[in-house]
Amino acid sequence: LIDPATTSAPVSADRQFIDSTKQVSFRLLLVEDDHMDAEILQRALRGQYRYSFEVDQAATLADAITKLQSTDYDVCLVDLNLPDASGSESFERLRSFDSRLPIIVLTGCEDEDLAIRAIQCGAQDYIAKGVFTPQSLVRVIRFAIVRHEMLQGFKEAADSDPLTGMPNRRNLSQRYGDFIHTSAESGFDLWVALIDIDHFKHINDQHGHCVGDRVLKNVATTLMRSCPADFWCGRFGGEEFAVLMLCQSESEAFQHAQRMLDELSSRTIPLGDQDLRVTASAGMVRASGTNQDDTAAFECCDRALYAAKAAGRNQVKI
Ligand code: GH3
Ligand code: MG
Ligand code: MG
Ligand code: MG
Ligand code: MG
Repeated sequence: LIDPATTSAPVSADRQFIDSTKQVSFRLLLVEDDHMDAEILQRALRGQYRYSFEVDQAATLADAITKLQSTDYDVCLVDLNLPDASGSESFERLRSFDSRLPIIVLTGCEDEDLAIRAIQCGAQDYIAKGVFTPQSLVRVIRFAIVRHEMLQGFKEAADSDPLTGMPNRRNLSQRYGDFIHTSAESGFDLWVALIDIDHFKHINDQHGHCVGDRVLKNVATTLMRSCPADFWCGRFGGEEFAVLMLCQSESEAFQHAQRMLDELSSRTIPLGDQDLRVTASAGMVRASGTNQDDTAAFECCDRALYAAKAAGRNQVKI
């Protein structure tokens, strides 16, 4: 039996599997300038047994972007040849506008190479116009939504540290280039800091690795809270954390790093029967000249960090 109650809110891909008797509704954006092609697709989407499609249509890329600004869609079908964009550009501009939307490209039968290129750039699938059935069209749309959600999950997992939930070193390598770019455009300097927990080995030795892990999570939370939202802060590895900061002066960058260390040293970490205090040391450097690339910058940070440790820990060195 079909439950006629449907919703117009975007569906989570999981919901499609929960109850096979319920009708599932999808919000779909169809970007197609050819009226005939659009009508054929619309007709194929109407009168489906378990799925209902609420379709908004756009005839240009500009119109599509306007619609994306005001509505959350589950999926987008985009023709690769539009009046204001052609070939993979149509897809790429939509993609860069909304990276969380699953996109399926529509092609003529002779354009399959173009479709494959779009998939390599992140499209979920393609539909060759003229050679689909209503059933195959719906199957492609459903699989695209599920696959996209799974890929987003994998991507998020690959970029975050499983223990602390912070961005990880893989994400750091990717974001470093963005920070260099923003630095060049904004005129702000990029400052890189490496924060290392002091005598962390003692915590493991005295309380065990489980407590050590809890301390790492607690330190991660404190660092993320004390780091301004437009900076990057993540786990570099072990008991070391990295921070990318865009600042106008050395003293400004120094103050940010010092504040993060002060936050750590002023807090206690509750461990059931007792509270623990931790401190950390930081080495920092301005990413410029020979220290501009990330490997050189972090090597330089490491030397400054060594100096901070040698000078008594719980302090920042440049
Ligand atoms: P220093 O002040 O000179 O930095 O001393 P330290 O003891 O912090 O430095 P050291 O490099 O000697 O020890 C770091 C320790 O961090 C050793 C390692 O077992 C521990 N560690 C690294 N990753 C993890 C983790 O994920 N969990 C736990 N519990 N310990 C970790
Ligand atoms: Mg056409
Ligand atoms: Mg067209
Ligand atoms: Mg260390
Ligand atoms: Mg340490």
